[in-house]
Amino acid sequence: MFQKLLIANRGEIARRIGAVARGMGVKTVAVYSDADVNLPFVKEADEAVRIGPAPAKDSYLSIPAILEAAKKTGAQAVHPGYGFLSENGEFAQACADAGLVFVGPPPEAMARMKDKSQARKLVSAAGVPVVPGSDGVLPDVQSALEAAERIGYPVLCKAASGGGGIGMAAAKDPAELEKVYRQCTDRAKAAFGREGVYLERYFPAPRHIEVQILGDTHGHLIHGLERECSIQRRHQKVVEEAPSVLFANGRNAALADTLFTAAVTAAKTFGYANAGTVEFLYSDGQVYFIEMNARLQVEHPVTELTTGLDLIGWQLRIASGERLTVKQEDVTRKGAALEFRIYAEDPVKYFPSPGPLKVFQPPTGEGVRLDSGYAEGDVVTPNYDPMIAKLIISGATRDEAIARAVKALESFRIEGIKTNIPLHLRILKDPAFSAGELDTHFLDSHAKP
Ligand code: MV4
Repeated sequence: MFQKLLIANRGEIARRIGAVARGMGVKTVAVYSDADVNLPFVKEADEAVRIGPAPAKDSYLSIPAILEAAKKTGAQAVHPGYGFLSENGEFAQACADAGLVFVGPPPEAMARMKDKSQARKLVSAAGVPVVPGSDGVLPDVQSALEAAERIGYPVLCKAASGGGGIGMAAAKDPAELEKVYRQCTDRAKAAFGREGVYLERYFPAPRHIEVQILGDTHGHLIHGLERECSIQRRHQKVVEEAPSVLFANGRNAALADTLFTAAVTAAKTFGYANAGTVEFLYSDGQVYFIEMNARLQVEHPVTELTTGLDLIGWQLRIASGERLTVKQEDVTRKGAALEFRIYAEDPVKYFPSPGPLKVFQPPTGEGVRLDSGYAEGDVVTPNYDPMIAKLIISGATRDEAIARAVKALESFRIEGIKTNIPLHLRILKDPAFSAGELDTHFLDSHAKP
């Protein structure tokens, strides 16, 4: 195992990675921007290096600044967390070139997954069910119209370099597709600098199911069961859970088997190692691969709590070349867990709500875990993602976790900023949520104030 780890991230995930590393006897180096100098993840690290001003492009996204900090402190490895540089293949390669261990997949695997339309082709050829769609990127409107005839309307146009829903647009007929094709191409170019787009059949209200992957660099790769992340707003996840109600208590066992086999096949096809996630859509009793994410996900704690896997610990051990000693048959479900993302935002209008955390008193109790980037007295600035904490609640059953979550959220005291805690309570009290009737449009018609 390496002795010193640089954490190229901020907030709750930097703090969490730091805690796991120090628990394994690894020294930690925090890097921070001017906006974050007083936050817990900086104070708790063994060393901390300023990497630039508040804007992320000059700090958390600056490859030279981060490599310089690693050199200066003698760090041997870099954990990128999620977001920022975590899925940037050039950063992974730059780390390798500088003699640093990148805690993530090999750059070659990242390259194979980068173009989503290429990734679809690769896994489809390996037998993974994918959403019916175009065969690669579409060079012009004509090819898009032809592909859509084969696929059938409605279709969804996606950016090949995209992910997370950026630049997506649906079309119900050829006239609309002509407009949408240009719009999607323009957005792809603006957001990613590359205009390649592809088409998929559009599912109007799918569920979002994803599968945790863990693989070592010696060819052993397992899945860590599924999570359901259907409750989202504008592609920002709000509540995640494990297991999905679709598969809890042995339900839909044959489909679960198809899902896990597909996830493992997809990851092996990319030559994946370390922790990753394979994303699927569920619609009309079927699961379809959409993309693979080359990072630790925000919502990984619900998997940790329901499988017992120490995902960050394994990331570090795998990155240092150790063998993954967990066998697939050792991965079993233990109860249920729900994660609530606490955002600094207006719970009704959803505007960002930065400011000082005058009061910050998290709940405690059986089955309550809080992964927070802030403490009382800290200031939430508008520079980064508005997520300030994750409340993760576990129980023997989903109903027990829901009951504990209501109590925990009702006793969570935050003053100085607005948060979406009232939204979480509305979700928890919605009968459709208790019944597990979820889809990606849940918040369009449920949990209204
Ligand atoms: C889709 C879809 C419907 N049909 N693909 C959005 C994020 C990106 N990872 C995939 N997304 C979607 N792809 C087809 N063919 C609907 C979504 C989608 C969605 C997916 C997962 C979680 C939340 C979502 C919210 C809106 C749309």
